[in-house]
Amino acid sequence: HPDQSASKVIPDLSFDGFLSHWKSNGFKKIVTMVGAGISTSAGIPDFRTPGSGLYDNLQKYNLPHPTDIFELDYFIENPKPFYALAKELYPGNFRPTPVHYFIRLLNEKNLLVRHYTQNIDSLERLAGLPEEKMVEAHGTFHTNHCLECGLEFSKEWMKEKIFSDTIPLCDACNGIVKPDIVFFGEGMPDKFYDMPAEDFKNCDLLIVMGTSLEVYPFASLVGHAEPNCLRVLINRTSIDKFGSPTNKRDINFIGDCDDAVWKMAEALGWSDELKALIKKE
Ligand code: CNA
Repeated sequence: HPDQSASKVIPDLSFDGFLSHWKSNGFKKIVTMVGAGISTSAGIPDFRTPGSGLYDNLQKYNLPHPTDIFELDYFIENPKPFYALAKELYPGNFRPTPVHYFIRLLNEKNLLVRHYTQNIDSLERLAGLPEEKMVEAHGTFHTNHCLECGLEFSKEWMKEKIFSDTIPLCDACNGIVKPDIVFFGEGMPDKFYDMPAEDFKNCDLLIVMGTSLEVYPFASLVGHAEPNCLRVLINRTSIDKFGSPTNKRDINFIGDCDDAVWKMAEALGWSDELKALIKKE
């Protein structure tokens, strides 16, 4: 049975059981997978939390459906709502959270195989995680392209347009220029398809944080973990498809992800290093 190998690894599937296992046995190869929930404490709303989530707060844009703000077809017809939102949420206005620095710490301790993020806030870059250590699965604001002729525009060029409330039009062909974040209806970056097979081989721990696992194909990455790889889900809300009662390798921490990383850091004796990293920045 595929689950049995993991049950041999860890007898106690509580979060405390997981912490004491990490402390005494260690992990060698860790993959992290995250979503908007790791950035809410930085002040960036997620999508789906009722009340504070972005989808409940887009009334002022008069969209037929909240998700239209990230639909390519809608954007081509009416790019204004997206650019208004981009101004509000523009990377650079927010600081990384303890979770971002914890992931950097994993990398500095040579434990991080790769960080897979759905976020487009660039907080991983700001926290000092090297680009080659991450897959920004839903793209980034760092580069921009004309949807008509493909000409590339810099981050600075786009920022100037966004902050002066000007719809960015291509200097060459007058087409709409869009940041390279992945909209519904667009493909994922090549890295997303190229990296996982190798990354998940021999990975012994997968940490999933702050994501509802609703968006595919990103959510399907959890299935890449080998049977003997432990999977930890750290999220405010429980997720049906994760950690069935009969499973032998899934650990659930239902709560705040900043709390969870402080607990991990404390159990591993890393609290001072984590504090120092946060303070230094
Ligand atoms: P989501 O569907 O909104 O889910 C977020 C999850 O995080 C929810 O299950 C929440 O319960 C949970 N959560 C919120 N705050 C915390 C917290 N402090 N601690 C623990 N859990 C928390 O967002 P996903 O990322 O799963 O959905 C994928 C979308 C959201 C991607 O396409 C992203 O690009 C997009 N998004 C990104 C950002 C960003 O870059 N910061 C912000 C909003 C949306």
